[in-house]
Amino acid sequence: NTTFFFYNLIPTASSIAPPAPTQNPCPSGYVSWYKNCYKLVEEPKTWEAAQVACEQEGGNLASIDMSYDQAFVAGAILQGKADAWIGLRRKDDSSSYKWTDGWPVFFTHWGPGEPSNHKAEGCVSMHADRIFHGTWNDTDCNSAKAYICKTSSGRSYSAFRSIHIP
Ligand SMILES: [Ca+2]
Repeated sequence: NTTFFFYNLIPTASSIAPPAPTQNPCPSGYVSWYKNCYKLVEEPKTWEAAQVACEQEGGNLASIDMSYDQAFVAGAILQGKADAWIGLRRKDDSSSYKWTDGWPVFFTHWGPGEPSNHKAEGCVSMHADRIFHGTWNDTDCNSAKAYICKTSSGRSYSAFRSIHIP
């Protein structure tokens, strides 16, 4: 009886090794996306305070290195329904920008007319308003906004941290 034969080959429950635990590469509260981990924090902070909070969790405010990242981060922020800080800041006395994780600025997604580069607007947030489709705006670093942290296993840049040393 073939059916019976195969039935007897099925191991009993006690002989089955438990499945290997699924490896979640992200810290608690973070979502995995393309080898990085992201977390939207809806409690508003200034840009600096948001960056410090992300560093305390081993990361930085999110850098956005390519369109895949942009789509993912924009989706998270649109769901949060509030503008959120990302890790881009204008260099002092300059119109060029840098990511807090030290990644080169290859990709940008500025909104129409942005960056306006007003003197008081050096920090970059992403629009939650659907009209703006997650585009970027340079704005006042001292305004309190939601923010998105990013940690990545493969990169550990710390170029920006020196500014926080008292
Ligand atoms: Ca602006």
